[in-house]
Amino acid sequence: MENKILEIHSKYLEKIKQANSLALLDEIFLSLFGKNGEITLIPKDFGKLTKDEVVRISPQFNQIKVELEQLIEQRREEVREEKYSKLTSDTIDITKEAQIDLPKGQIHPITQLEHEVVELFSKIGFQQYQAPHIDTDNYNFELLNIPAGHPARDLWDTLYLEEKFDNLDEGKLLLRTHTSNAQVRLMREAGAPVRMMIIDRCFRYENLDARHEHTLEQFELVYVDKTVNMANLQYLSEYFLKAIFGKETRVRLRPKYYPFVEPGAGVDGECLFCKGKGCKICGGTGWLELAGAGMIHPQVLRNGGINPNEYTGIAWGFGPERMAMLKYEISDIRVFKSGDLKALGGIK
Ligand code: FA5
Repeated sequence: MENKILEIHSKYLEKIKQANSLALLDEIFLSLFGKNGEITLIPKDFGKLTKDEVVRISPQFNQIKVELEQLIEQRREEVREEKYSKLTSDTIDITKEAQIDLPKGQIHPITQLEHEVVELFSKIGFQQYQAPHIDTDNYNFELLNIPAGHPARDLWDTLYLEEKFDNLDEGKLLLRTHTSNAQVRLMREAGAPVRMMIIDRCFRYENLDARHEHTLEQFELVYVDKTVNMANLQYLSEYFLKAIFGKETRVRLRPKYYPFVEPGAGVDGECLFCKGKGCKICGGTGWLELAGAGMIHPQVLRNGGINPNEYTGIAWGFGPERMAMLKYEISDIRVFKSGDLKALGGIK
């Protein structure tokens, strides 16, 4: 028995000294002090010893037991220290390329398109502008000629916020349904003449399908100057869509009602999935609506502090996701926010 205890002692002294990880020290602890650990089992044989032997061996046993336990704890501390000082002294070159051959990521197709769009319009003097995602009824509707109760409000299924703020006299808070909430703000801020673009998120309580998302991107253009007219709107729509989809792309303007423009237009691109024949994606029409647009209503100019007798304006609200569907031949809009790398990674 005495020899056995001494053997365990010397065997584990060495093992503890050599252990260089906390996991290894846990293993050693279990093999000594676990349910069937070598130290745990020793006292079970005390019954086989004479009284004198017990009196002699048990203090020695207890001393070794405590010593091994303390040594393990001490070694744990040392390992922790070593790790910590390695971490603080190591320098990591974060610019170094990974040695393993990982698949490379790419910019999300909507972001790619947004970069392209911003570059195109920066070239012709449009500046970027931002408006809040959570906005007041006033900027999203009232100042755009859509008072409460106006039937046009049904065009936008709106998500209102329950929070009420006593000091807010501009109407209820909502998640903006379109980037047109920026129109009056930017006119008030920048005055006329002005060329601004907003590319950002909007939110609608939408019935989801292949063409409709609840959280959608919009690209708004606002152009106010002395002689701006529908011909500019037609020209710039083509400049834009042909640059994105290619010179052969057919673009059409068709009359469409929005209370904040007069006249108003829907800007359609020919459906590239069916080449204009009509399919499920374009709802059988052969065209995909890419934007709402028109000449800014005189009252909206007035709301923005601009004199409609002096200035006229045009505005568009494009749907970048609808455009990306055409450009990258993606047949369901929901793919963009799905995180489906197989679909998103396969895009040229
Ligand atoms: C508007 O939101 C107007 N603010 C556009 C506008 C701006 C008109 C300036 C006049 C002047 P509309 O709801 O039609 O209009 O949306 C504009 C574009 O956003 C659509 O043509 C479409 O391309 C895109 N869009 C609309 N709803 C969704 C949706 N649920 N999911 C994805 N794209 C959408």
